[in-house]
Amino acid sequence: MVASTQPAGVPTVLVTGFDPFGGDALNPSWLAAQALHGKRIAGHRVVAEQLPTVFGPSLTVLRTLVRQHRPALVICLGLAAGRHAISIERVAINVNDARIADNAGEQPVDEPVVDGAPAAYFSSLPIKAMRAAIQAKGIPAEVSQTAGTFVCNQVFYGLMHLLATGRGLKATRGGFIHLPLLPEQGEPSMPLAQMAEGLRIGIRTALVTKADARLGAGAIS
Ligand code: PCA
Repeated sequence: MVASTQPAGVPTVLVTGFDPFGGDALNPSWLAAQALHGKRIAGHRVVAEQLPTVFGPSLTVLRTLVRQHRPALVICLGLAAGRHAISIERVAINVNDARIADNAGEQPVDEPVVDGAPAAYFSSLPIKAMRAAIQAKGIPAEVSQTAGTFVCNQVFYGLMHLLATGRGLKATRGGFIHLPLLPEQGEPSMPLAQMAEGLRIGIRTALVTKADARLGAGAIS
């Protein structure tokens, strides 16, 4: 018998967060993911999972999670200190170029995420609709034109490449959202409850809105 909080047949939304990195004690992306775990949003159940802030293994774990949960939607979260809003990323690029070492001490410079793959992928989330819905609730939100070139961009690129090329994943949508610091970590910041509520609204919007009107998703070569 499946527990009542996890009914069989309910489609899932996979939400990932990262472990702390770069000397921080906390990573709000994992706390926000956990805050959403088990929530029902527009007929879907949220499953939160943690990724290591390590090039390579983060993507291996993500690929396994996508195969395991078969989600309708995948939203990866990460911390971007300096951002003041829920920051919905537009584009993932095929570059690892680390300014600091990851949690395993690796620091790739000017390396492709996936050799020979397209230069970039657009998010397949309705980023403008999500921004509008979150802002309408009074929560700061923005569309970002760069997810950087560290582990977050690598995971975002690897996710979009997997969804574009993996067997049976054509209908699965995905994207990446960066979050500000928590107030106890520094400024600019956003309280965890506001992050979680903004993300809930964003996920709901993504589930009920297929795509932004003017731009589709896909590879940029
Ligand atoms: N932020 C980093 C990696 C892990 C995280 O939470 C980034 O923006 O690449």
